[in-house]
Amino acid sequence: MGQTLTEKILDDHLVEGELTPGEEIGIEIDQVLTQDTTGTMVWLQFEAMGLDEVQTEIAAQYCDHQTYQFDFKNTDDHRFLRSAAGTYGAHFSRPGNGICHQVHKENFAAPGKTMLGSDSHTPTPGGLGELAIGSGGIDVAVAMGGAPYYIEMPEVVNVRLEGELPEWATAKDVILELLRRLSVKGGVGKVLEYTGPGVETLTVPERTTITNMGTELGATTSIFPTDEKTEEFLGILGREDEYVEIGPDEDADYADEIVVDLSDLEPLIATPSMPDNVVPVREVEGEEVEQVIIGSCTNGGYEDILPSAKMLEGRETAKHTEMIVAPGSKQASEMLAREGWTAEMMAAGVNFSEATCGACIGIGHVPASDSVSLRTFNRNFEGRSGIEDDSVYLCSPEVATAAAIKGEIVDPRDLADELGDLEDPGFEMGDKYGKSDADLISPDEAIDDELIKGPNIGDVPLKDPLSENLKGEALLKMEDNITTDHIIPATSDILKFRSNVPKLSEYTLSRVDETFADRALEADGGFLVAGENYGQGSSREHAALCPMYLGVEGVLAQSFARIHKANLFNFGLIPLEIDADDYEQIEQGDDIEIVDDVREAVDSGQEEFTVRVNDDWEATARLDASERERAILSAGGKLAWTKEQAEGGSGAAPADD
Ligand code: MIC
Ligand code: SF4
Repeated sequence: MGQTLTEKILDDHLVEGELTPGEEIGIEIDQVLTQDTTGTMVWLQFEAMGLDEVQTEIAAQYCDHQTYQFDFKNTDDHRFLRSAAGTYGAHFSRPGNGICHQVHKENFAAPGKTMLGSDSHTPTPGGLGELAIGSGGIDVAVAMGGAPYYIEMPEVVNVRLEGELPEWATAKDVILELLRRLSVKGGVGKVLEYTGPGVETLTVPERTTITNMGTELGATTSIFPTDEKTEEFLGILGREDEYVEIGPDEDADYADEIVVDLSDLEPLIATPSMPDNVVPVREVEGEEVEQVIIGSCTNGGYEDILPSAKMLEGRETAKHTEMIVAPGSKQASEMLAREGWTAEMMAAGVNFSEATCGACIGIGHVPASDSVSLRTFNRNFEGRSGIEDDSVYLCSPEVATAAAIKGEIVDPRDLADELGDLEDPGFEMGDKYGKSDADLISPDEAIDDELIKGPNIGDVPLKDPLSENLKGEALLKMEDNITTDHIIPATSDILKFRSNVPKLSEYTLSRVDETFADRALEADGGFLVAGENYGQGSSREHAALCPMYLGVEGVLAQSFARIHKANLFNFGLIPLEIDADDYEQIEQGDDIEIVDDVREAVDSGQEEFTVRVNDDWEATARLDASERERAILSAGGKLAWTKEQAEGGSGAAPADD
């Protein structure tokens, strides 16, 4: 039986286990990526584990989320990250150099490699045939120390692309179409592997838009085979020697197949406030638009902004619509400026931002109240833009630019008919990327050799080992698809506390219930109750760390998102799955008790637990965990477990048994 591309790369990196879906495997990690809002914890954990040098081929630390540095705490975080990269041997990308996924794609992403990153959109380089997975920060710290990364072997699904995109349809519409069909939980436990004749019609930047936003499907990762298009792209980047031809065997066996005929696609848009609320643009035409933003790690490359620039040439944006371009990298910005496109766009009414995540998480360009904002981003979770009750739509740069010209949502095909001289700008590749060396400091050029910690940088809190007895109140009952943005919002007033857990914890679940943090602290223990897909979205481990700090013992949910579930284990919180009927019956404020000797049950591999509610009725809850996850949970989290392992004499490779 032939192998899928995913299996081939995993096989090449396999350290433990077998490639059977659902079984735990350990893989060697070649590259790691961290960014500013998750990176501080990564390095504090690296330090706490007593590790002294990065062991992966490449480790890169980016400063991209909060680059405006509104507060000295942000700047201190950046200085700490520079010092950590220097001390331990990682590349350091300075604030303003661009979004981690875009800069990594330009500088390091390479076919056949594995990567782990403390950001949920780490799968972006799948567009170049790299197998890249997002995880919590502590998993990255451990992998950076040279230990394997352990994960449940996902199912590999074949997404077969046929045909060719028609005019005005784009790569963004491919992924929006998949979100429309599969929903935000349709990819959980799966790798989406793209195949078929449609692949060669897409350039690498188009492919990376698709792999980037595969995260919104909940997929473990997404990957494309390599071909001349990959070779051409690496050539433009000046890294042609890193090209390797890789792809699945002809008789590869996939768990499932999804066919997308590119020629059937049309401009699509995700309506507020979930990336899977997708409809054809024509269905929402006429809605007045006050703000348009082009950028983010999904559509912030030079090639993504160029079509918008061409559409705006000789035109102006509508007077009541503000248009902002936030390039994904300084490199993209520089190329557009050198070619004169920046001036062209400015003359049309565009406001240029530095290369940053910014508005994507409500840092800058917060929409006006009761207004519509169209963005080329990947997430439109309610409130993420920085204002509650926002109305954020997600679309391609072409649809966004058409709206900026017309001042309302319009299908670019209809705008072209109306204007008579507007042509589909197509998708053009740059000739040559320069080298953004000035802002990328390699380990050899490091300027620090010890950690510099400002007053806001605290320690990583540790939890006690799992107790025998778990009981407490159902502190909060939540619905389906609760995101990590609900659990720990990322807006600028809160983001500055990412390195200060006691302070950050005050904001835990404030988007759902402002009284939560105080109530949890007072209750000193208790549970969260949620519906399906709990913890979807970002990789931020703070969404487990802060509830842990407030004394939460576990989460009872119908199902969990992959990265968040791993983070719950990593911080010693028990993730238990419950049935829909039991979920319906449990009320906020109920007394919950796990009847079994929990520690003993977790250690012995018990899968079903009896949950007693109000001393009145019982529900059955399931613990789906590998032996390793059970040991981590029992120790009180990964940091405690790693220290235990090291003291037990397993040495420097902390996760390796
Ligand atoms: C996001 O897009 O939500 C973020 C901000 O990039 C997060 C990381 C974080 O919370 O710091 C992610 O996607 O993992
Ligand atoms: Fe940054 Fe937004 Fe991408 Fe997250 S999704 S890495 S916040 S641009």
